[in-house]
Amino acid sequence: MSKISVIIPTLNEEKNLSRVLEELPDYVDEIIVVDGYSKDRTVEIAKDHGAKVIFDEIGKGSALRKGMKKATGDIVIMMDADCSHVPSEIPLLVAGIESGFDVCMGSRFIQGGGSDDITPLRRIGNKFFVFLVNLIWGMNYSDLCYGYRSFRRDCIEKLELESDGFGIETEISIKAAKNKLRVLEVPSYEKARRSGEGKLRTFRDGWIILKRIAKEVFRG
Ligand SMILES: Nc1nc2c(ncn2[C@@H]2O[C@H](COP(=O)(O)OP(=O)(O)O)[C@@H](O)[C@H]2O)c(=O)[nH]1
Ligand SMILES: [Mg+2]
Repeated sequence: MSKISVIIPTLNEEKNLSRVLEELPDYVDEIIVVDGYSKDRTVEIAKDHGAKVIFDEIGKGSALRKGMKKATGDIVIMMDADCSHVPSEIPLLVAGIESGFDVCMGSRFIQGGGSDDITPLRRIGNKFFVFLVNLIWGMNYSDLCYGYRSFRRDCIEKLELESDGFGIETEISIKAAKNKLRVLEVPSYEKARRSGEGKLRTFRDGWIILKRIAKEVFRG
């Protein structure tokens, strides 16, 4: 049986995190919450549910990278704390890796997927970035800026991830392509954030994603 680690970046998610942690399947072996110094009870809730808590002051990408370094599972899953990612989809992400893929990516835009969370503008931006990445790196992705994913742990190091913020998903998708990893997309239904405000800023983070794509082009 594969050992399963789940990494959850958090920033002020006290109203959402317990629901996520309670719904994780009981075969999850390790939960790593990487907290961005939340001012609410997030850390307390994480600890009460048996999660390991580590801290990161920079951003979502940096938090995920720290969590990935710490994870000990054979399969590492990244998911959000705001109840957008439904724990009942974890079996799909596990099955993808167990059947021989290196990375398994939830997609909102294949049959069975969807989103109650994405705005029209972000949908267009995401579509444009998907188009660019597919064109440049010869991939067949249907989604890009979406962070419900699983990895064979041995593969993570090869990606040499460096994003600090919301560009991390794009960087993973591009570097998975560059490293010729075996990638599978599985349908995912993104629910609306349960409580509180999202921290992504469409223009700021769209620009960061575009710069990431450009950087990876020039790097070759
Ligand atoms: N550690 C850490 N987590 C963050 C930070 N910003 C967002 N997150 C977490 O990353 C996940 C996705 O963030 P969210 O604001 O919902 O982004 P959106 O769904 O893309 O609008 C959530 O679990 C957040 O709590 C941060 O600066 N540090
Ligand atoms: Mg969210």
